[in-house]
Amino acid sequence: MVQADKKLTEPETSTIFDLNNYLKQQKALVERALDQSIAIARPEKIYEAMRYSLLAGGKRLRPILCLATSDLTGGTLEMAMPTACALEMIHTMSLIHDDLPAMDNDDFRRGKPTNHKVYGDDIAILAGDGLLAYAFEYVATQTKNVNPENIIRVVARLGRTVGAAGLVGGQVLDLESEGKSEITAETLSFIHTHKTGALLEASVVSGAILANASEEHITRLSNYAQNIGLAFQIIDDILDITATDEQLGKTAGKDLQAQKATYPSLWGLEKSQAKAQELVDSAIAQLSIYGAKAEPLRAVAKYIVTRDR
Ligand code: GRG
Repeated sequence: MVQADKKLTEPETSTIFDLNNYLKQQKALVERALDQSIAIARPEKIYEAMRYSLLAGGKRLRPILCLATSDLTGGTLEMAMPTACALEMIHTMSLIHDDLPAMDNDDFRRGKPTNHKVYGDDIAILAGDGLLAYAFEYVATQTKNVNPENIIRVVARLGRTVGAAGLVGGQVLDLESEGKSEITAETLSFIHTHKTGALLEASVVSGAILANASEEHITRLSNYAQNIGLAFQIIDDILDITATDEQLGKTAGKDLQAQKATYPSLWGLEKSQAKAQELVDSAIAQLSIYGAKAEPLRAVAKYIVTRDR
């Protein structure tokens, strides 16, 4: 192990970590950076539409994960914040497109009318496209104090994550699977590792790449991310059944209505919850070598399985 890796390895200590306060603080930091990331220019309408969804709230989990991993592996806020913002731009554009009538056809997102309900389908498509393109521009032009080779690695990783090998591929299989009762656990897992897991994994991995972490750490952190990614989706499926529209900020019960295969439909609610807990335990086990420094990543994993929205 190289010297830099030794510094990351600390004995595990039990510290009291205030998860709520941590998430609140990090979310506020990310919100400020997002607000400053896009200024209104001409034509105003498209910038307003992009900002409408980008600044509509949400848990900001992807940027928080990127910042936490960068910090864990020796990076700074300056190194990771542009990528953290880009991850949220990509996530937001995927929500805008997912909500369109041609896809999931949702009227509410993050407690507000969806982008196309406010600006029309044409502008909503373009707002998504604008955010996606800007995410890449933002990483390439705003990242400071990072070796250019690592910036290119992050850009390449993001490209793979959003394309047919990631979100787009997962979404296509999801659309094809609607209304089919014979969906297997393997197909469901493909959909979710691509649609949801890939961006969560890229959030964690990009933080580590920016901090120039070793492959050994990147692999360990990827494993953490894959486990929380699947747990996140299982809880998402459970909340679609058990939570209210107000809690979710969108219409609950859409999976049943669209006859979508979900983890609760395959395993039942209780087994799904137990499986999510198992995955979070496995994710946390990956962090044992980091000691107290990994408390934020442990806390996010616990939050994923206990969240109610
Ligand atoms: C990426 C080019 C490109 C196209 C998009 C529409 C599409 C292709 C993919 C769908 C991706 C999608 C909407 C996945 C669902 C992921 C998910 C569980 C979203 C909810 O995430 P939260 O709970 O939401 O973190 P907040 O609002 O808190 O950020």
